[in-house]
Amino acid sequence: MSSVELTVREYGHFIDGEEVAATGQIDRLGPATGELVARFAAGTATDVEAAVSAARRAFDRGPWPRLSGAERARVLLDCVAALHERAEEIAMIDALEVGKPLRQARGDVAGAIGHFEYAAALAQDIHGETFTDLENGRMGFVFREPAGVAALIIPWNFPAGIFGQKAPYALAAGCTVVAKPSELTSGSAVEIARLITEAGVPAGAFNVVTGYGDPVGQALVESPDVDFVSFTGSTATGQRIAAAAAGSHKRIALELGGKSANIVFADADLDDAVDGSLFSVFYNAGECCVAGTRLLVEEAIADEFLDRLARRAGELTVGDPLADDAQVGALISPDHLEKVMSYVASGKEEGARLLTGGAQVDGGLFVEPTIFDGVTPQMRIFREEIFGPVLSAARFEGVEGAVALANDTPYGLGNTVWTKNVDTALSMAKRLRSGSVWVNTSLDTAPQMPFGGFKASGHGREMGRAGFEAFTELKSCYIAIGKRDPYFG
Ligand code: TXE
Repeated sequence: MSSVELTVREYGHFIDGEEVAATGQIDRLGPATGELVARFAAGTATDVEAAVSAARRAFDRGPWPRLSGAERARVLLDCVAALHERAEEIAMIDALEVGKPLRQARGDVAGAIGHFEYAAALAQDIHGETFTDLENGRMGFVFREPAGVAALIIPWNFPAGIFGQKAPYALAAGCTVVAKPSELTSGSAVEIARLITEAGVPAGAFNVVTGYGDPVGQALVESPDVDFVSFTGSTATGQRIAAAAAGSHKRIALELGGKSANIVFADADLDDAVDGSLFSVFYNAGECCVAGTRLLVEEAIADEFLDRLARRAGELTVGDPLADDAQVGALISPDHLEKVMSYVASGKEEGARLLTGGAQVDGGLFVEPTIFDGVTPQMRIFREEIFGPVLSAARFEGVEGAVALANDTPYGLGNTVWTKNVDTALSMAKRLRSGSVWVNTSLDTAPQMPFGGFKASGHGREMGRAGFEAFTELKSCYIAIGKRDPYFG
């Protein structure tokens, strides 16, 4: 249960330090109940223009990029304190709009606060390089400067969480921001924008425009006044953004889909592996870009392991996200539920064996935790991102077999390995083609650790020093010492 009760809130945009009324509205029906939980502004290209102009002014003439790193760090730490005070309310907003268990939403908000704390530390540690002995008596300084106006395009699966992976790093670097949350889950972004402005981020330095991908996201990507776009979402939209951004020569970072393998060797601690494998795929109802949706299990233990896994999957509590014991919440929308169920049908049609689940649960957009065995690399449920609580199991022999199957995917976001053999652990960690690898644990993140993908899972990194530096530009400055020889001799 929560100490916070929410009434239906109506949100405007947040531009130049103020909430701006909507011209059009989006009614958000909670996926767990079908009832109205919030109203968001349906932004237009004009709203984007206003927000980008405010961010541009704040970057070109405002104080934020010109503060010292220590001053920006102090403001970010004030944001941390303000976020702590409002954490339960923000978690509740995400739980209602996403349909995710409140306890998981609380974890997302705690994660976002951790990013603000780490970004405050990075803000005080911005430095370049110095070359003291270049040829002809010159010196070289490599400065690191804020990249400019950053557009942050955020999806619906972790509204506060992914906001936290981007916004504090942008601010720490000295960028000004226009954020666009998903049209399905915009509440927490507007709340946090107001809160961080009250905590001291100056007007115009942080703006939010809500609404649909087209026109809002599209206008941001096409705007000549946006210098950098950080996007998390589908691979298809990422490709569209890359094409649109090319027209205005802006830099982009794309964190896209995944089809991560969860690989269980016969020598693993099987209790941990069962527990971790369930979490890896059913956490956030499988609506997680790094979800371990392909279970690769070593032949010698496959039957026993899958039996245990299917039994435990059937015991997970699916339903009301606000219940204390909720483990698997609702899917994000009726359309998405239909997509997930079409993959269940496709698994059956292509000859995979349904071990458990496979049905919709009454009373909301809930789907039973589902496991297919006998999946082959040709099947759609092995290759395509389902983004729901559906696990596709295949079997392998030895390290070579595991590597071949795991890397047989267009994606490269994350992979998990369960083994007690140190040689197996290290050679798998080196040979898996993905931006993250977990060994005897799964889906961990930490602000210090960069996050992103290989192959179709995107490019660029967020979080960590690399994610912070993505919001900076390098400038090479040459300085001649003393009188130099005439250029033309
Ligand atoms: O994603 P979109 P959708 C995957 C997952 C899911 C599928 C579709 O497989 O089933 O994508 O989800 C904004 N220019 N992921 O349709 O469209 C949009 O408004 C600029 C993986 O919701 O990529 C939202 O804010 N922006 C994923 C954001 O992009 C545009 C998380 C993501 O929406 C735009 C979510 C445009 N032309 C879905 N069109 C992950 N990597 O975690 C849309 N948007």
